[in-house]
Amino acid sequence: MKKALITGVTGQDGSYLAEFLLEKGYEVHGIKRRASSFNTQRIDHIFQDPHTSNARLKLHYGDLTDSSNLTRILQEVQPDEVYNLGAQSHVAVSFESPEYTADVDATGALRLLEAIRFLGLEKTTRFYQASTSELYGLVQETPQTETTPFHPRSPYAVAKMYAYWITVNYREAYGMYACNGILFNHESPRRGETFVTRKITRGLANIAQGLEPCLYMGNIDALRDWGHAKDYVRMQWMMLQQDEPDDFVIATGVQYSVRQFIEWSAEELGVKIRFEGEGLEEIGIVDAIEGDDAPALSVGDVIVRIDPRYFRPAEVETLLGDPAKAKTKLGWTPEITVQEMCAEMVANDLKDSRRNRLLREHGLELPVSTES
Ligand code: NDP
Ligand code: GDR
Repeated sequence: MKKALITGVTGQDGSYLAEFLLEKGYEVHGIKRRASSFNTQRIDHIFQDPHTSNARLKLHYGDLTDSSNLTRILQEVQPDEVYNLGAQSHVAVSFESPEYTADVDATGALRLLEAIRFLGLEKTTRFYQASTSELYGLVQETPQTETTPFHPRSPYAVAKMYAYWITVNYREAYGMYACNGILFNHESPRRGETFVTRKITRGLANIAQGLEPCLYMGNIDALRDWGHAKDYVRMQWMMLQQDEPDDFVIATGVQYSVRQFIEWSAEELGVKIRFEGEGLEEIGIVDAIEGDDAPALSVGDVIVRIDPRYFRPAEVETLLGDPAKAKTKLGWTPEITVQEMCAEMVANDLKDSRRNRLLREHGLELPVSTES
């Protein structure tokens, strides 16, 4: 039985990858962080009681900032494949916590690679690094391929650039089977609530159910190449099954704006949408629209207000990937369209919003977080 170790198993991709590998018959080890409250919601449905002898999903406490912990887990598990998906993965947050982001996202990858080497596993353990389209940042050519030059635009992207190159370096220096998947944005109902697609589907579902007054957004003209996380984790596994290690762009090759994603979500919900404060650069102007001059609302309308709080110090305006190499060399094609994914996300969030509305109607506390 093959053994895989996943960092970031409690995240969006980690949960889908764990499911996928369990179905393939792997023994799956995941590293989870100690938190003051439960953080395993995304994997609770595949949890296996560790007291049973045939449990194939095993969780270990750990952190990418802790070398000794990573080395001990690797020594204990002796995995055939390591998937480094753990990260402080929010671009805007990386401007607030740049040093922590570097420690986890850049040095974390080095710690894992070095632990593999230190334990003498470099010829037996295959390594996948979760690289990102954010490396392209200020794009030098469109569409972006494996040879497009990088120009990172955030502390997150700069940290990921180190992780990209240290992965290449360990492959070249020590002959390790180490690959970078340069993944473009991928989403799902399990996407973190503060990333733009989930913020939209969750926010609009809440508004449609009368739970929130409006949705505050940043740069809705940003263009992204969005795919479904399920399609993308399949590709992460495929990359480690080749004869030779290599780096691959994973994308759909189609690009849409954030505004378009809002419009699809509204259509799914059957509500009208009105944008306010668009392009305004100062919060004061947005406040004025919220005051006495605010236009009357019709029932069912959704107001999307542009709030400069969500603008980033340096923005990645446009990303569009060319997955030709993955298609030709690995035979990979995405199966779920962005519109199908949007519909799935809206349906999922609407179910939660309806439940929360019912709870409110019966005078029960709402577990709705307003963090965005
Ligand atoms: P998520 O933010 O959903 O998950 C990140 C995971 O990393 C969580 O399990 C989180 O734990 C864990 N983590 C955070 N900090 C640490 C730490 N210090 N030590 C150990 N684990 C930690 O990300 P995604 O699943 O969306 O993405 C997976 C990977 O792919 C990330 O590396 C991301 O940067 C990269 N990526 C993602 C893309 C996307 O569009 N989704 C595109 C390209 C790359 P906890 O649950 O406790 O917070
Ligand atoms: P991104 O994803 O930064 O591309 O990183 P995100 O969904 O956060 O933003 C996409 C675009 O939408 C714009 N935007 C907003 N974003 C957020 N989060 N909230 C808003 O209110 C908002 N309004 C507009 C952003 O400015 C941006 O242009 C994701 C992460 O998963 C990374 O880990 C990964 O590496 C890349 O995708 C590929």
